[in-house]
Amino acid sequence: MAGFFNRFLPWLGQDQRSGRPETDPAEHPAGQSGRRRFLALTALAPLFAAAPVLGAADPHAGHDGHGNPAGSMPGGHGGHGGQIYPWRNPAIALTPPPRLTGKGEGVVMTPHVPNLGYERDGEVKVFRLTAQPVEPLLLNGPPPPGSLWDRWHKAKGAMHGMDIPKKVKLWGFNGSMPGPTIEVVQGDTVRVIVKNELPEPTSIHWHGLEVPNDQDGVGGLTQPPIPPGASYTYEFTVHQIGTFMYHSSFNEKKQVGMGLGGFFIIHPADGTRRVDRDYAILLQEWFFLPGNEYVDVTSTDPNWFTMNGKSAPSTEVLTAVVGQTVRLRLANLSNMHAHPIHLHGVTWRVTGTEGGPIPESAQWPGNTVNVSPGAIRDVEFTFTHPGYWHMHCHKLHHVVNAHASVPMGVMPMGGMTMLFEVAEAGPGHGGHTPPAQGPQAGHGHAPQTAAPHAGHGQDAPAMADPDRKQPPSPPPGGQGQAMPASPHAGHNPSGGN
Ligand SMILES: [Cu+2]
Repeated sequence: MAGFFNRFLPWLGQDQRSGRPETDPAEHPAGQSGRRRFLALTALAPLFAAAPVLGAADPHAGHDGHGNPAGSMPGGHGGHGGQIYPWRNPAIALTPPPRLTGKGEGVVMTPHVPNLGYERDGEVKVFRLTAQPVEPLLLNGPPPPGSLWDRWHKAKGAMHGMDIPKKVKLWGFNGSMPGPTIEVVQGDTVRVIVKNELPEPTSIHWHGLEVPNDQDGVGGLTQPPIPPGASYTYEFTVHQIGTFMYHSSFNEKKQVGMGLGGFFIIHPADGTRRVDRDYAILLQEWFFLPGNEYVDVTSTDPNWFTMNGKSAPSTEVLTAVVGQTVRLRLANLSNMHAHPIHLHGVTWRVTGTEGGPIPESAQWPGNTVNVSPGAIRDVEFTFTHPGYWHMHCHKLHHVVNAHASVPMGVMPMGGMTMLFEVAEAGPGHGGHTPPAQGPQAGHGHAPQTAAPHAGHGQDAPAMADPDRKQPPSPPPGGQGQAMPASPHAGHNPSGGN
């Protein structure tokens, strides 16, 4: 056993096991001088995460002289009792998203989040992730006048003026929080080059993947942490199928709590498990003190809840047609809470977990599925009726936004709420075509051919939603490994859309 560790884990510092004094830092790949000091630092780091919340508006104030220069490691600060890392180190330039961000060729739609294309190096698919500070909008502001959300809130008499834009300072990948969605095919050899533009070390873990130990990404345990300003390369072959995640596994209470995660999806090599509409939704929770843009990762009582980084009413309206097969891949990267996600109007089958597909004989029916932290649930269903179908976390604290505390009035929807707009399968639809929409939809409010409620009551809102962009076409099925053109081409990779 000792031979194993000596061979693979030299940075752990053999001295910690043998009782010998610490060895020369120069012997260690990351310049780390010992595991004991290193672990002490990581244990303290979450405490410092709250400092910007409580401190002055400038996160760097008072930290002069303690900035972590690019390439240095916390262990190198001899005698320093700990390191306070700001949200961003101004000495580390933030680079634009790698050029294949938003240019993936996958079939899974991750609303608000770009996918990630790859380059080929022989048979290896090479992806690039840059971990960096980001400033996303969890809430864009009030829903556009006349939009579905606006009409809903007005119709229910919800108090207005609650939808204040929520711009926050988090950490993400390639300019996006959550990070871009990676899609590969079973059997692929995958190389991911991770660049660290954060102010502190990091490492990336492939959540659920059966990779060799030295690719597992637990910073300080299975690899040297990636210092600020440095890059690190992971490479492994995937043999599993299903929905997985990648996320930071260094100082993770803080780093995952600040947004460092994304989807890693593996399609079967034989082209099976295709559906007409395949959506991935990452569940996250946050605590912000009033008016604050820095998340307090020490809180166990979150007050903001997001799906793919957005709170309602800024969540995208999902679309489907009656008869289409729809899959939701629900993954929970929250620090604390499980999220029982519920969808109106359907009975779904739970078809997958974070461990991959569930055999058909063991799938179970439902309409609410509890997704605990670290867990993933795939559900598959078909809408029976057209219309607007409400999807939300059924912890109802999680479907309002923090400033929507209006107990004597009607609260606007917020948090983990999404809507499905489902069209009737009419002539020419055949159940396998998305609703009639396009750039022209909503101009003039002409009746849409796919209007689900035409003739059903005079208050039925028009189908057209003028603020929504054109949805992607559903992927054709049964094409084996070949993936159709990206449904995300043209999505804003900044995550701020
Ligand atoms: Cu919830």
